[in-house]
Amino acid sequence: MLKPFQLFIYGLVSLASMAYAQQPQAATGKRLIDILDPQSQATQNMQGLLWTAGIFSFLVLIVTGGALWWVVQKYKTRPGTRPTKPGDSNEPAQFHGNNVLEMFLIGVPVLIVSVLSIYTAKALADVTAKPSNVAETIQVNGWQFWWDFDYEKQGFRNSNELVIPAGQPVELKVSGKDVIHSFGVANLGGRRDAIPGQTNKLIINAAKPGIYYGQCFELCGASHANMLFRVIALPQAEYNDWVSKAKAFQAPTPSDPQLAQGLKVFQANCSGCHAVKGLQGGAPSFPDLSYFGSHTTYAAGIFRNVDNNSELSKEKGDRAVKINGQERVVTLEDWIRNSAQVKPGSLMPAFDGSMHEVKNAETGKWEEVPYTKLSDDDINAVAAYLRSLKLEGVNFKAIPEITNENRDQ
Ligand code: HEC
Ligand SMILES: [Cu+2]
Repeated sequence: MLKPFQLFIYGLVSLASMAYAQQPQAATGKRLIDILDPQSQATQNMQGLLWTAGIFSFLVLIVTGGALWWVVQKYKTRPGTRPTKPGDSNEPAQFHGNNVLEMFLIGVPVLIVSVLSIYTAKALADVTAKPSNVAETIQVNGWQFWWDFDYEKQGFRNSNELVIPAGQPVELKVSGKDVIHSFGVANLGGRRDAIPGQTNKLIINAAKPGIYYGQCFELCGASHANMLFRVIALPQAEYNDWVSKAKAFQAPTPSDPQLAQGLKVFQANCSGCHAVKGLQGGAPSFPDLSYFGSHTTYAAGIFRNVDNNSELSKEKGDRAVKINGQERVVTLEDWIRNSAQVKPGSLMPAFDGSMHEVKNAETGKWEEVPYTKLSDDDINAVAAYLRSLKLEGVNFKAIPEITNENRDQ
């Protein structure tokens, strides 16, 4: 049960961030992002400050509100009596200037504000201090509408899933690549604006292993609310294992005919944008799809990545969207066919032959041009190929999500 004051704080904070409405599993009623549930030293610090300031504010409210109430009760006009006039015997004492009272009314607020600013300065210093034992430095780039996590020193990238060692300080260098985004994992730390041409640093440290949720906190376009990500905190040994496997990954050459077909489709249509380690092509401005099969979600955390579409259901919290007039749970194949139909404003081209507008370089006019059309067979093959790209022995799908239901365990 929430206490009224807690409810009040929740109300204020959630109104401001709208975090709750945007969670990937809103349908299951689980709270995945919880601003009042610190899971790291930094968020504990911030939480402490919030409570200190909250308690001070509450005391001020009680004292000033109480005084006002007392005065109103004492001096209000009662039924059957006429309003007090100057000179009446029940007129309150009239005075002008009272040094003691005025010193008190100035001194107390100054004291409160000073105490709060000292607390704030201390919390700020603690939260932003860079520890000497940073375990990993990761470049975070916000794009419309997804996150690129570049493990620069290790030489690989991972999109939309930030894998970190638990219990260790990790330094994030946050930047934006098109418009301004904002990176934030409410349970682990503060937010950092992701601004093009600028790097804002943030230290996060997850107290325990598990999956935490983050999202973009700056209105950045049509799918701003669909710009989520996950933080996967692993025990140190598992993290090291993941890093060495991700580093060593090279796309295998499949012998299975469907996967071989998928690889061909990928090389002909996708590898101009998407990098897969071991294949030619790709650009850093698009999600890296190496070991895509080991990701738990795709499209910036909004769809669950499963080996078999029959695992998807609305009851489990998977998103259903109207596709060609019919509402159904979104599959990877739907995504590839026409991603903008399932994620508004997605900048990935469709592969269903639908029309879109392109500016003619010579005439300067906008013209309707069809997208490439891939057969269902090709779409199924390329989806199967992507699912087959796995890091052996890595199974993030088994890691518990940290939600309101298991957070305190
Ligand atoms: C013009 C560049 C471009 C091409 C070509 C392209 N994509 Fe994409 N793709 C994108 C962009 C941009 C995104 C990010 C969209 C978002 O999440 O908002 C994306 C996202 C994805 C994702 C989700 C990745 C993740 O981790 O969230 C998958 C899977 C994907 N594309 C598969 C494909 C396949 C398969 C093809 C070829 C049939 C393809 N793409 C062709 C630009 C491209
Ligand atoms: Cu954004």
